[in-house]
Order: sequence, then C-alpha cells, then structure tokens
Amino acid sequence: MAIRIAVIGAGIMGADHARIVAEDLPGATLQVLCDKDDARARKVGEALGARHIATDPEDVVSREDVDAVIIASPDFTHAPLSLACIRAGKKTMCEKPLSQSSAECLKVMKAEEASGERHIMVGFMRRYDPAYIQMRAALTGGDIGRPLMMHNWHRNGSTPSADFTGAMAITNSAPHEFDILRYMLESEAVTITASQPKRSDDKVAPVVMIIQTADDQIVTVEVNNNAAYGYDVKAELVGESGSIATNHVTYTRTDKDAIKSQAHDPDWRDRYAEAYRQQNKAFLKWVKGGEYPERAATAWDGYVASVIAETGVAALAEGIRKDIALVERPSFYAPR
Ligand code: ISE
Repeated sequence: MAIRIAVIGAGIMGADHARIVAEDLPGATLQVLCDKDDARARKVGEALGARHIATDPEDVVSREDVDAVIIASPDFTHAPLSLACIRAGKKTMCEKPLSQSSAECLKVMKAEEASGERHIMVGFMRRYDPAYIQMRAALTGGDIGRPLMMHNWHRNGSTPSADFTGAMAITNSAPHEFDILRYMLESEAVTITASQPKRSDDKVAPVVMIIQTADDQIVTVEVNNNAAYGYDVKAELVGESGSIATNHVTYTRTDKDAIKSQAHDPDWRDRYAEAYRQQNKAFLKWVKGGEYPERAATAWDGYVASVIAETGVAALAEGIRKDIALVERPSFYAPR
C-alpha cells in the first residue's frame, strides 16, 4: 500500500513538497494538504489531487490515515509540530531550520530520545545535491588533501516574503551553510564573527561570517538575500593539494549580441530540484521501514545549526568573535 503523506504548509516550500509527493515519489500518496489558510490549501491541494484538505496541523498529525508527515509551514511552527509528530509516533521530514531557537531544538531532541526511536529528518537538502555529493567524495577520496578552507556564497535575488527580517539572513538562510560546512568538513564550528556592509536602502543587507572549526579550518559564508540578479549559491573547498568548487548549474548557454550568457535560477526550488527529490525519496524509504537515511540531518544537526545561527546573530550585534557553545552530543545522535 502507498505511504500516506501529509504535507503541512502550502506556501513556497509546502507546495513544492506536495508536488514532489503527488507527482515524483512512486510509492507515496498526497493524503492531506494542510494550511491555516483554507483557500490556499484548497488551491494547492486540489491542483495536485490531495485526498484531503485541512487547516489544523495538530489534528492532521494524529490522523490514523496519515503514515508520515512533511512539515513545511513557517519556521516558528517547525519545533511544535515536530513535537506533535513525535507524540503521534509519525516519521517526519521537517523543513529547515528545525527552530530558530536552540532551546526549542533541545526540546525536540529530548522528546525524540525519550521516544526511543528516530522520528525527525531535518530538510538540509544540500546533502543530497549532486555538486556537494561530488565535493564530499573528492574530499573523502583524498583528492585535495587536508581541507583548509571552505568558501560559501549564498545569494537570493530578493527576500522571499515581506516578513523576512535582517536576522533571518543568519537564522533562516545561513543554516544551509552552517549545516553543509559541518557535513563536508566533519568538524564542529567553534567560533564565529559576522559583519555587514551598509545598503543605501532599507532592504536586508548582506552578512559575511567567518567560522573557525575544531580542526582549525576557516570557513567564509556570505549571505546576500537581495543580490538582485537571481539565485546563486556557490562553494569552494580548498585543500592542501588542490581545491574543488561547485559549478554553475544550467542546461543551456545563450550566445547573442557578442555576449555569452547563462541564466540564473529564480530561486532554490529549481537549483536544488534533484536534491529535494532525492531527500524525499530517502525519507520515503525510511518510512517504509528502511534504516534512518545515511545522509539525513538529525535533530542534533538542526540544533547545532541553530546554535551557530544564534551565536552569529550575537556576534553581529556585538561586533566581536563569539565562541559557539554546544551541549554534549547525546549518544542517541551518534553517527551510525
Ligand atoms: C529559504 O528558506 C531556503 O531554504 C533557501 O534555500 C534559501 O536560499 C533562502 O534564503 C531561504 O529563505
């Protein structure tokens, strides 16, 4: 029988996850599409053939005809809904960040540990992106020697919504970078500094962060949510005997008027389409009874990204380098 998935949230990411479940995930059914906004839930759900439309997420999570849940509602709902999913015993793919508050992430970790089994995968989909997979394979294969530095550029054409605050550059966008640097370098971030240039208008300004790892590597992260020209995420890993960088991903190039050009994606859904698909396939395999996915980000990874973000926000406000202080990693979250 197909796995009955409920998608919570019918905004940008909720609609995308619902589309993947309905059209691109053999073995899964879009059982419920839930959004607080009934009209939005109906519009997205009916277009994708969702079996049920709902507006109360807590109610959806505990439905008997729901086997698994994808949480893609606003950031502040992620932790409370993850807790509800753990209580209901449902395996869950929660969009990043697990929470913008590390204290809330700890609550999720404690509840999950108390339940005795893993319930939560956090949607750090870059772990499933072919470019980062190749980068990691080159690194672990010894192609570039010991990694010394990682440079990351994260540019959005514009902020995704009017309620996107300045701090969200660090708490909503940068967590992708915080997670991928840990995943790539297999070392924890120990200090962070953050600075910002001043824009001439009141739009969210870029942030540049420098992070040091426990193995004395240096990572730079630029987040520019108003880059104006399109979605553009790049990374370069510099090792002692070589370096590897992600390429711009496009299928075509235009030559016209003596100019060679390649388009930028409008946002992350196109650039990371394959990563989202692979991530959700891994989720489905786990729900069907497989092992917890090897690449998946756990609630612990969600917690660490949130602590780095909180420390980054403080480093920016205080204008100083801050230590990143984590609780001890519970053995429940030891790598398997
Ligand atoms: C959004 O939530 C994402 O996850 C995107 O990948 C990121 O580029 C964007 O800045 C976030 O707001």
